[in-house]
Amino acid sequence: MLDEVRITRAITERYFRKLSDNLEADVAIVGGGPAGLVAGYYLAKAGKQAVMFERKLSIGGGMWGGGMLFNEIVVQGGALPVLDELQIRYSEFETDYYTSDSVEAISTLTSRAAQAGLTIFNCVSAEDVLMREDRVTGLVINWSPVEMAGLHVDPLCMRARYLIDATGHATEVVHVVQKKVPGRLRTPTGEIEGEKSMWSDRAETLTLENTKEVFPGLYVAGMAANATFGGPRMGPVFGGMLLSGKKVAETLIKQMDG
Ligand code: 48F
Repeated sequence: MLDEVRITRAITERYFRKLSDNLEADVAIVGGGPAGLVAGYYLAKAGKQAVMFERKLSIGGGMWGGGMLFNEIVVQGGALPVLDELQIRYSEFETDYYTSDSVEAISTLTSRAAQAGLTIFNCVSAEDVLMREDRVTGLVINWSPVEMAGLHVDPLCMRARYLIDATGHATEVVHVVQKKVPGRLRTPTGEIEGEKSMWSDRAETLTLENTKEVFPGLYVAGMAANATFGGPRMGPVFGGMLLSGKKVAETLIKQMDG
């Protein structure tokens, strides 16, 4: 016999255990788009405690809609090993141009990341960072509906050895750090350089180059990397996003393992 209060107890007890178990982590990832999910997959697979906070109810960021709602994505040949690893199907369009169904791509990526051990909290937004002297040490988080309703409700916090800003074009975590400690980012000007207009080929290369530490303890990946370091946008070609997520994970695994 199903009892409504038992159902409620099951959900609340399991949720709060999950939250409590993840209040201290190796890596906190802000943003559940392709770059953040790939980073989370590789970190979790390597046995690191990785936790992701995504503002929206659904994970996946800008991948669901392909290009202009045509739900196909393009991936260049160099990123196929990531699709193979994640068991996302693709087919060749022309030499070096491959396509995947965007719904299969993002749902499979989400599933593989979660099953590898990435813990995902959806509908939670990062609104600030914890900072000790000159290093970020965690996140200040709140329910997205609180943020959306403009309610004056104090947030809660979690601690992490490293943060990844994978918030896409908005580059929200880096914006917070820039506001709190102006001029201290590891960019040419010390500030966010700002995303440039579309140039797919250059953007894909620069996304990888720009995937790095921008402030002690804070790394940027995906579109946030180009927005921070002044690279162009690339449109619905996703190889750079996948490779950027992989690169940031590998960089952090190396840092943690010495
Ligand atoms: O935008 P998004 O998909 O970032 P990405 O992984 O990939 C970019 C591509 O989708 C596309 C592109 C490449 O071809 O140009 O735009 O770099 O995913 C970013 C996610 O971060 C969430 C947001 O809801 C989205 O799902 N997000 C943004 N700010 C916050 C956040 C925040 N403060 N807290 C939690 N989540």
